[in-house]
Amino acid sequence: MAVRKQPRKSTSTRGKKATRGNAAERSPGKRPAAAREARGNGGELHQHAGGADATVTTNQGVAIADNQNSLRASPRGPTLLEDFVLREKITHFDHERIPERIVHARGSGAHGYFELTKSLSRYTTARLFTEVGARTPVFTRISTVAGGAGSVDTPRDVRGFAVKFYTQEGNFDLVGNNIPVFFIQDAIKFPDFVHAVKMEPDRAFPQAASAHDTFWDFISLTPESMHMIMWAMSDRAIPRSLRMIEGFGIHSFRLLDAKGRSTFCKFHWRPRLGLQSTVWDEAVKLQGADNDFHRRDLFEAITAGNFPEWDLGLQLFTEEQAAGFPFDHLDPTKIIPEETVPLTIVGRMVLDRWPDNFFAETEQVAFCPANVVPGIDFSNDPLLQGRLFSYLDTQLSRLGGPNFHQLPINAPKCPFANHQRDGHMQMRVPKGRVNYEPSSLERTDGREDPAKGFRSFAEPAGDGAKGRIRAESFADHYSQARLFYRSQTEIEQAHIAFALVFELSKVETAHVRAAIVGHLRHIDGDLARRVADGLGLDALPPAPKAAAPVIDMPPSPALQIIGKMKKTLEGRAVGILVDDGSNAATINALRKAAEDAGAMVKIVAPKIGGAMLSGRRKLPADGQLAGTPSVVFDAVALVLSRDAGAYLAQEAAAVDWVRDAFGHLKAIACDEGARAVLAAAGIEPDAGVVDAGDTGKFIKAAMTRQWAREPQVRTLP
Ligand code: HDD
Repeated sequence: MAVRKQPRKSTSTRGKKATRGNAAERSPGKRPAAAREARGNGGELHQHAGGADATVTTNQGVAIADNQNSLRASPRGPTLLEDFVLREKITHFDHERIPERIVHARGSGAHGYFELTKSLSRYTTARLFTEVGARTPVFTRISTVAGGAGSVDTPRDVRGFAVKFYTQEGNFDLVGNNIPVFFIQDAIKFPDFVHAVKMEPDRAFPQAASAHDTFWDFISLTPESMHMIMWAMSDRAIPRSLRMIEGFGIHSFRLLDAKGRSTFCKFHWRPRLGLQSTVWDEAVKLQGADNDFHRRDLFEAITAGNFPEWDLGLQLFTEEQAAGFPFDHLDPTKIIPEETVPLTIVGRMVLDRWPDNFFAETEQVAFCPANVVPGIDFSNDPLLQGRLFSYLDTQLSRLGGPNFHQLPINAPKCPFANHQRDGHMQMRVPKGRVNYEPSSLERTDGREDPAKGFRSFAEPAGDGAKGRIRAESFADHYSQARLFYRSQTEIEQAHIAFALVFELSKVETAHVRAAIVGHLRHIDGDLARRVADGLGLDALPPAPKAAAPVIDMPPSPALQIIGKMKKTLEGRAVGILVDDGSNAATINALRKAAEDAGAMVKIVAPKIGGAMLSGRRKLPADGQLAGTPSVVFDAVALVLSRDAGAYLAQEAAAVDWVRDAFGHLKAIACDEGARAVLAAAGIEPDAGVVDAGDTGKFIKAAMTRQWAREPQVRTLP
């Protein structure tokens, strides 16, 4: 018996002509000219991107007539296997993801350039460092380390700082971090370290956090990490913006002159906007307010034409100088204090273009510390030596084969040629019968060139016995940790103690907590006591035996953030909370003053449609109050009528807005009407709370955090 099918409103086409989706109806059905592949002169495949007028095609270039409906045996019947359009589309989609990076999975990148302002021709032949005024294109990716690609932007974590210079002599990748030292001295420990910091394997949490047992267990048994721990627990690990972090090449590298003579160097990036961090509570709340806070900030700045800039500084030093340092510069857990070897600023990097496509560029970019150009060479830092292997190796599986250097984001922008052939996803079509060198038959794809080719520094090697050896000069694990801690301002020292207490309080294993405090005793007795007290330990745990005597080095103020913080509103964001009846003149004056000082101003209102200001002028809002908490701003203003103030004093989002701004040590401008909201938040106005009419005072206060307020709003160990 035939079953009568129920007519369904949206899906049944019974008795009607089958309908097609809108997009298909709009398509004019032109020939897929713009999407065709054409062969260029060199036998290369040129892929024509579809333009606005292009017809959508399959990957074979066949025009698609209907991109809304799959091919069916009858209007309500099964889908046919024959439907190559459907199969190709779904198959491609099924394979859209590639493995994420094992570390640094979450990152944001941008294009830009490096401009040389001072020649280093005395030290190197590398043209990117000798031709003053020349601009070298760059792609820079800044990342967190531990979290997955979809994790938040503001955890406590190191930030990766990788720059690919597309020089005329090949790609030079400076693959660094925002902290100038590392957790371990030898690459053989890297897999253990990464396993320990990432989510625990049996439970798959915590995501993007070092505050858990396995990380601190590993650290407690790895005293060489203590210097890096000081940095990672400092506010450097909770930056305000990717535009406000430093970058470091970390290892010593060599610069080589035309005669092959070597000078050691360390690379430093210095943000023109100055260093700035969040406070911890703010970083935590940012994770809820905006997962993509740093990515959005970088995107908004670049698309608004506020291009972030960094100066590149080098510490240049000789082998003889290095021999006089009270530490080994080949040990990546050591810095060379700037007071010992000052920075020579040689150029600037400007990031001025957001990528067109995240996957094609930011995801597929492949950095590798082994990518150097003639005139730059490696040192024997054992961490660097291991890194020279790891990156190409991981990229072979991450990007699926040996030809990823042909991807546009990875390809050099200078000519490149060799006899490497074939492999997965080979995009070139080399000609001729010769795919080797030397050859007397025909000349294809280049010859070696001793005059301009890459040469390694002729370093004498092998005068000792082979072995799995850690040099004795690497044994001092605490002196520079002490140097870092003792170089900080009091506020920064308190933040380090606070961070240690926070992190260790998440560690369930008591002996691990105690072991860390034991290490801290070598760094600074007061720090150890503060942390022990914050953890509620009854007594100070014993300090482990130090492998080398701990020495006192002169403090280095260059290691501070707060001490060298630039008082500025440039590149910062100011939020103004308004509602119906707010005073238009006050808002205009505040906005103008903040913008003149270089800030980006956003209007926040209870409704996204905006507010009807005094004078019956409607001001559209950039953010709705509940969705735009004050954590996303550097300073805030509240301009409210008395009625609106009284109303918003009952509104949790408004009260939290101002309470958080106060707690996060921000300058607050408010008018009479807004005082009710401050009162509801229990705020006792201090020097950082100013009258909204006094724009000069507000801008001055907004250029820095109100550090003096901190003891009032939180207990620091
Ligand atoms: Fe690494 C990625 C920085 C030690 C192995 N690393 C990676 C990235 C940065 C760094 C910024 C992300 C690059 C990007 O944006 O694609 N890594 C560092 C620094 C280190 C360091 C500054 C110490 C000074 N790394 C290190 C060691 C090893 C690795 C010792 C292994 C022996 N790193 C890798 C990797 C990654 C990577 C597994 C993951 C994804 C990738 O390379 O392309 O190969």
